[in-house]
Amino acid sequence: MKLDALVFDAYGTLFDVHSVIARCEQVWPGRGAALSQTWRAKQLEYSWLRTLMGRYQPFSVVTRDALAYACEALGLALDAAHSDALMQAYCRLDPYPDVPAALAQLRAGGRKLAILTNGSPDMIDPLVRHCGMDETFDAVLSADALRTYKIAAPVYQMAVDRLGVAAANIGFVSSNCWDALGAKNFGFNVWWINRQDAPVDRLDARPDGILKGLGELPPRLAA
Ligand code: LAC
Repeated sequence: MKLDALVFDAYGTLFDVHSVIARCEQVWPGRGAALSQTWRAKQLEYSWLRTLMGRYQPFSVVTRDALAYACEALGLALDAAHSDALMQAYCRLDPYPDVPAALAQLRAGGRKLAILTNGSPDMIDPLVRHCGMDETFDAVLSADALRTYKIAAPVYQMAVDRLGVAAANIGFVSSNCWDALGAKNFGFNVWWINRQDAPVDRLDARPDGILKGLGELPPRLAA
């Protein structure tokens, strides 16, 4: 397998969406983990449902709507200031601890590196800056350019077009199994990061490899 580029999902793969728990806890002590879980679940659900409805809204809008839903579902009063503060926190997520060193090693391997995310530029660009990764990637690609969401095939095609690398020579990495299988269905070589020991989704495809964390990828590629 000749891989000329590595393409990464963002949320949940490089950046820990649940790093907002600490900020949620400051506002609603004891409720941060539950809020973060429902917030993330609804964020994804709304992105897919809006795609099916043909009613696109950027991921920042979807994320804010999901926060409002999650707070109401959990009986937490959300005002505009808290909504703004938590949306800000989403632009300052932590990378998973093994991610910066793994990306540095992968970059040294000479392949092109890119992010391909459903996140809109108003969310992903400040987050990449916050994590000091401005120089890490050859491209930060957002599905927003097409006004649709993964796992629609045209979103994966963006990486092929932008990097000038055929799908068969791209390695795609995601911790979201649905995204990993969408990418596999499209034609990428796929690693699924399975941090939670979850089963593989039943979507007519299997990842080519399963990792516990991004730190496992550089030695696998070197082997
Ligand atoms: C991403 C989210 C959906 O595309 O994980 O980055």
